[in-house]
Amino acid sequence: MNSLHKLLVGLALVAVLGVAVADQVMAQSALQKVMQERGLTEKDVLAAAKTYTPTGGRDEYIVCSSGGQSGQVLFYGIPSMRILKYVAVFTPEPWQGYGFDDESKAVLKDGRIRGKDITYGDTHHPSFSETDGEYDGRFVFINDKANPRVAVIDLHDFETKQIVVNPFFKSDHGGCFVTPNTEYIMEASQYAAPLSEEFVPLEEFNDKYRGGLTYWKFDNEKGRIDPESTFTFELPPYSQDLSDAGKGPSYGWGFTNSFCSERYVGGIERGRPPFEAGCSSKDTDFMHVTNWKKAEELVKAGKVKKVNGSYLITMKQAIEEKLLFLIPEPKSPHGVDVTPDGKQIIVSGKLDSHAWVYNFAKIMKAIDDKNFEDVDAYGIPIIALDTALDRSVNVGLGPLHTQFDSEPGVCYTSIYVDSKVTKWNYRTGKVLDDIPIHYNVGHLMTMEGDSKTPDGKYLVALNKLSIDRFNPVGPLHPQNHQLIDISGNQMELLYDMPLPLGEPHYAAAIKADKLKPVVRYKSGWDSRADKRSPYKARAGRERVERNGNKVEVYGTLIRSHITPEIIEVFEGDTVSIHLTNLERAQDEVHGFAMYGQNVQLSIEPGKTASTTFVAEQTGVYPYYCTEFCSALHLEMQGYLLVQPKGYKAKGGDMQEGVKYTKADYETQVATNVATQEVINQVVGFITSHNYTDFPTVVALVEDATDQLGFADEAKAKSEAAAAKNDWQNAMLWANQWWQYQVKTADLGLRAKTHLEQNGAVKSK
Ligand code: CUK
Ligand code: CUA
Repeated sequence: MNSLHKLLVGLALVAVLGVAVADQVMAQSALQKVMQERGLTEKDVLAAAKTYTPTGGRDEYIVCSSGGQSGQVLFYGIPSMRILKYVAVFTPEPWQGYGFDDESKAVLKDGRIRGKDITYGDTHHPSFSETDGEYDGRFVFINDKANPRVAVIDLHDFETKQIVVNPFFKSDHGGCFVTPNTEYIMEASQYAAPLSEEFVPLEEFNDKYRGGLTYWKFDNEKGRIDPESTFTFELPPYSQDLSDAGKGPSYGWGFTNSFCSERYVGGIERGRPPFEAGCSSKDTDFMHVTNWKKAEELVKAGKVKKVNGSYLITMKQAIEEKLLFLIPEPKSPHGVDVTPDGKQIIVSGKLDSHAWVYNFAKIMKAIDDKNFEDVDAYGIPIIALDTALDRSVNVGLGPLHTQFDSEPGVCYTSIYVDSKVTKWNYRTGKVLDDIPIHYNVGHLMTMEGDSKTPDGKYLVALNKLSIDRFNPVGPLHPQNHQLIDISGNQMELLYDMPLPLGEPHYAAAIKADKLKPVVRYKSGWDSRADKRSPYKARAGRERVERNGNKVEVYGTLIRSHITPEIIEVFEGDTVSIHLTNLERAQDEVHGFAMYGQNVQLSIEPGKTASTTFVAEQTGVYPYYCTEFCSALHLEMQGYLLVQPKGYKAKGGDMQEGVKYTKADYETQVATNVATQEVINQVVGFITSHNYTDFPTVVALVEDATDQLGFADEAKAKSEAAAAKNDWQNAMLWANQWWQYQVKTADLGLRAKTHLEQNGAVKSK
């Protein structure tokens, strides 16, 4: 072993294991043994040290990635690459109750297309909300390419709150991209189609088919898209592709590239060459430059007409008002990215080997000077390429998307055909480095890379194929996200992460400390509508209301029971079960699943969720909690009895398996008294320490106090029954009293351990 090797291993040791110098020799040999056994190089160990996150450790960045045709988005941490959550957006997701509870069904219902439920999406480009060009951690937006829709996810609870359907398009792609203060969310169409729902023959493609670019107005106060103030640019039937919003000097403008400006319609059935031949025959396509700021003024001044209930700026109006311009761009471009300073715009041609750097000031000068080389077939002015261009740089074959470094001028472009990432400088045109990717990178992403001050540090390559990177799991492979360290001069590959979901097209990474999600809802909260639920129930106020054949159940959930435990209805009744989770403790979620009714709710602390169904068939339908919430979780159960119409109870007692005596009761009480002793000791320990300095302990104590309150209620009931010599109920309530004590003791011991392990000191 040479000395460099030894040094590296030594460094890796300290980094990986954090061992004291005295233990180093032993640990070193242990590490070497592991390295040898697993065939790891010191480079591997360094990569591990840069990504490994010990238990309880947190990540510096949180990524929101599209989930492609899963219709979801997902969140994972960097540098650990640990997946934290899939968030249901366009697709029902039972573990979140999404598409199962009435509240989220209402969100999905707004995403219907022409009256039809669409139960999936093809998500492409997530975009974090911004304030002054910086990610602000409030919202994330995602588009659905297949059914042109945009969704709003609120990062205060990571739930989808709103889905809007584009009023004109039949597909989209150039979304979501936000303007610097989230004034608007850009969504451009992809495949040209009539802007109405009418049938129009393909022979009328040039005249009646159209593309478009929608600027969805975001109401930052309400946290919702405002379709009423949203406007759309009618665009030629080119295939608009991606978009990006201007910032700094280019604030107020948007940029959208396109392919197939040939306006070619394939049709091998009609003896025509296919789309792919006709759509890539010209040497250039067009970048669309739109002035949204001025368009907004026209809308506000009442100068834009509504079509189908939504503002539509026709090409004619856009030309007259000087809102829309075209600039040639390289053949079959994919990706348009505005530089962090907003001065330049980078476009790559996927059938070319160059990235093209446009200069915004030059574009403005050409517009001011009316320096146009031509107009297109629809009369839109075209700015000559060499008038607007700063340079084109040979970055490799099949460049796609570009992301930015913290170092001014430095950027990274994904190179699809060559399967690599090229690092280059868009100000000087110099290529700086490249790294092979395994295989076929699509988008790439740097930390806060779309903001006006990217952080650099890491880059993720979102690869299209994973081929031999992981253990095989059949012909359908996972996706592969590769983490690359870009903090040095040369890019270093750190980690391959298999993503078991649809194809993620794009992702965005935000500094983790900008996210401040809640741990519980305000009590009785309808999380989708973000307001107090009219169906909220409080402890002791649970009830069942019947109105004709409609039955409304107002129930609650708390460790370890569902109230009500028996629900009786008649066949043909419409049953609505509204459940409020009474827990205040972090992570004490209860689920609610029922036999044969397609019911599965997820009810987080404070939330009220509802399910409505018609009890069509008589029978016995057990229900239970689906989250292992406590030692008596399995007992968190109940029955829906769907009785024949006109059924009358026959009377008679419920048959209990065991009869209890006075002696049973007294034994249980003795146990409870002993348990209370333990609780008192734990309480004594906690209160004699500075526990209020530990938020985790404060939360545990709060929860324990709640549980102890329930114990007192059960104790009173048990004593009341005992006073009447009703030993059956006295014993059962004494047992319930004990159940609450056990939960209290469990919480108290967790609090005590936390204090002991975190250096609490005696306060007296
Ligand atoms: S797209 Cu898939 S690699 Cu939809 Cu942004 Cu480029
Ligand atoms: Cu609640 Cu299990």
